[in-house]
Amino acid sequence: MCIRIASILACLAASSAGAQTLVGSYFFDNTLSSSVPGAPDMTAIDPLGLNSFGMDVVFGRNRSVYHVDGNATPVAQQAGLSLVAGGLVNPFNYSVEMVIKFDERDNAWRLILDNHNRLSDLGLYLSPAKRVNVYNTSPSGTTTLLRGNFFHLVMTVQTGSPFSSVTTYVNGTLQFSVVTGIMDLVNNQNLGGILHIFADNVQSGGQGEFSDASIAAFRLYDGTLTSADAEQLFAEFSAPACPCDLNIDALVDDADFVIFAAAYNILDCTDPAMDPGCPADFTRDGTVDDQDFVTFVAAYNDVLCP
Ligand SMILES: [Ca+2]
Ligand SMILES: [Ca+2]
Ligand SMILES: [Ca+2]
Ligand SMILES: [Ca+2]
Repeated sequence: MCIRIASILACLAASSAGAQTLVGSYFFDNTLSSSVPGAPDMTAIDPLGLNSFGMDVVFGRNRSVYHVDGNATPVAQQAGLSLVAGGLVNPFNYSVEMVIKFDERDNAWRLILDNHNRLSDLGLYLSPAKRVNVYNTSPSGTTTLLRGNFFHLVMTVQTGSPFSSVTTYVNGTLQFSVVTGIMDLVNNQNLGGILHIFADNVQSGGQGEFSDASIAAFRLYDGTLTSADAEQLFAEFSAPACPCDLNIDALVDDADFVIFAAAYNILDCTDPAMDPGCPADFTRDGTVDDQDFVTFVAAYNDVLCP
């Protein structure tokens, strides 16, 4: 036990050397709560009652997702999520990591992240050219993002004088960096630091920029993420370095053991009772058996994901 605690402390010390702290982490496993303590739950925007939790294939792996289903117009029927992020981060120096997929509206604007209380057209969008863009600034991303495909997005807001800068990465690749205060978390229309995901503005110009969508991950960081961080986060998400972390909270602990034990009892990956994708079959041979248990025990002993 002492060895385990010592290794956690050593890893925490190593990770705190970075320029950011993870303050909220959402993986939508039938909950809008954060796996990092201290962050508030997200709130569903679900006027039609059609939002749902489910499973989807995300970068080749079955994952929990939250699906939002609304209508672009009237705007009161748009769906999404909100998070009171004020107090969790420096409003002028924070980062967001999200894994999302749009279902509709290629060739039209779609809101990704609103930080103006849905009162302004300003915000982070996917443009009609299917590129990430901070509206209304000119630089757009370089990666074309088609509907129906998940993508991993990092947006980092860095303090500057007189304005902040916003840098975005898609699937670990730099999209653009722009000097603008538009994505500052706190502003005249948003003193509480509320973020809205997917749901577009209901006042001012440019309304109706909404598409049904799914989200597989949302993480909020106090501080900035570098290009190396964005690359690493994408690599970790798209090819999990820690397959035994079955509830995806960066630890292999008792909670994962409970999930593993249930899968071990079911044994056969084709059994309808097995979790989709049979994630506990680490050897990928169609059964969750003693071989997989050996793999799990080794990871459990290490506790913290590499
Ligand atoms: Ca819909
Ligand atoms: Ca808009
Ligand atoms: Ca875990
Ligand atoms: Ca196996």
